[in-house]
Amino acid sequence: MAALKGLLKKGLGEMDFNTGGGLINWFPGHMAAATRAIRNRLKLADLVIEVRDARIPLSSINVNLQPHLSAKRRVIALNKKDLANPNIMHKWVNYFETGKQDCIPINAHSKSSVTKLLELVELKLKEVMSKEPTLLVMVVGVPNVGKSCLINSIHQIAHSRFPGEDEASCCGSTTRCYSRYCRI
Ligand SMILES: Nc1nc2c(ncn2[C@@H]2O[C@H](COP(=O)(O)OP(=O)(O)OP(=O)(O)O)[C@@H](O)[C@H]2O)c(=O)[nH]1
Ligand SMILES: [Mg+2]
Repeated sequence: MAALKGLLKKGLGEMDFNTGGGLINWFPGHMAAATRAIRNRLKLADLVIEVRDARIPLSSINVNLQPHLSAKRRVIALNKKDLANPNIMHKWVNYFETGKQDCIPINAHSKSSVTKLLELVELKLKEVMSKEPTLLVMVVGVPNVGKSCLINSIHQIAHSRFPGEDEASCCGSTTRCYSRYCRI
């Protein structure tokens, strides 16, 4: 029994089994580590694009990160708008705008949609941009909301704007090490 418990514990990281029937720690170690890493990187970001699922914009959030995200210059990208009910999504947009939170419905696969998001980001950074030419924008979101698709589209847009430029090597890490620096 002790060997089985040890094996289970090893396999499931920091998830804790309490044979006494009490609380179970469901928050796996890699998620805690990722949340910590994001919190640290957020300090360096001038703006954060928080990607949420347009169909479930309140439940597709990382609750632990919210206080840190809301303290930053933030744009909420309601992704997968093509799968959402437009009438309900419109109500969500009103909801966020009433709370003075910038938000924009997007389809991460569509370049024109991502271009609109970038225009909003540039608008929000206009004042800072006049003082500081190099700014850092970070993309965050819970798993499967479309961060990688968005980052790929941003890269394609950046590449078409500045065709000759090489990208810096892989340096960021959210759920996986997908993000790279690129000039937009
Ligand atoms: N219909 C639709 N599908 C999308 C959109 N954006 C992303 N997807 C799909 O959603 C799935 C997840 O997208 P990813 O970009 O891998 O999501 P992610 O946030 O990077 O996921 P993790 O790396 O696991 O955290 C993929 O199947 C995408 O093709 C969108 O705007 N519309
Ligand atoms: Mg990804």
